[in-house]
Formats: sequence, C-alpha cells, structure tokens
Amino acid sequence: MRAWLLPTIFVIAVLITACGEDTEAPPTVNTDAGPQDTTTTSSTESQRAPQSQTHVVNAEARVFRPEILYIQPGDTVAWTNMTSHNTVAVAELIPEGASPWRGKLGENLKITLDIEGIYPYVCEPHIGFGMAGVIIVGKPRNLEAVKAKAAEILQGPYRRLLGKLNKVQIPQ
Ligand SMILES: [Cu+2]
Repeated sequence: MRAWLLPTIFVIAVLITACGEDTEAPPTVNTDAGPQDTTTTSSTESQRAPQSQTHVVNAEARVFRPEILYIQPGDTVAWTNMTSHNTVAVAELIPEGASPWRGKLGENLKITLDIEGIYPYVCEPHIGFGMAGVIIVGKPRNLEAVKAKAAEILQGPYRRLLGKLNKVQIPQ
C-alpha cells in the first residue's frame, strides 16, 4: 500500500503545484494581453482614420499618375519612377504650417503629410507639358481660395496647375 501510495501522493502534489502555477499564470498573461488586445481591436475597427497608408504616384512620360491624389492626414506619398523628373511643391499654395518639398531631379521621393489641405506640385522640367499634380489631404474647405490664389500668382507654364485644381473634388 505505502509503496503505491507515496508516488501517488507525490504525483498529486506535483499536479496541484502545477495547477497552482497555471491558475496564477493566466491572470498575469491576461493583464498583459488586455491592453494590447484593445489596441489591436480599436485600430482594426477604425482602420481608415488612424492607420497611415502609403500612396504611390508613378511618374509616367510627362504625367503623374494619379494626377489628383486623395489621402488622409499622416499618410505618405511616394513618387516612383522619377528618372528625369522631380516633384516640387508650390510653396505659396500649400497649407499654412506645412513644409514645402523639393525632390532632386531623377530621384524618387517619399513625404508624409500631416496637415489637412491642398498641395499643388509640379515637375519642373516638364511643367510646360502640364506635368503637375495635386494632393488633397483630408477634407479641406479652402479649395476656392487656393484656386483663386493660384490664378493670381502662377505664371507662364505653372498656370497648367489651374486645370489640375479644377479636377479636384473635396471628399464628402
Ligand atoms: Cu517630369
């Protein structure tokens, strides 16, 4: 009896200890996983707003595609295939507080736009061919003001941007 009983008690004791550890362990794991789960859930639920995306603008022969790009604040724009092109923001037309960009000729460029607004830009070597674009960040309310200012300040081939601005439709 004893020879059989002792190992059994030992095994039961081990099991109880193991169970004790198991019951202790999960709450700790759950506490850690709790906030992470919440974060994952909330970012999945509202994927469009807070999750920043990268949008590609492809430079084709003498045109940016897409010419008019709609993004959300915090999104990134990546110009690709920029051999023989550049992308230069029209500093006077972009939103207050936003940094104008100037890509090097022939180099791809990636920028993140945090400030809502309208960002007209050109390819300097090809603006005469109308190689220009507009990025709309969020739902800006100053489209008419930007158009008016563009009509006032843009000179020569840069006036090709006016046609691009006329294609802009502010998202509802
Ligand atoms: Cu170009």
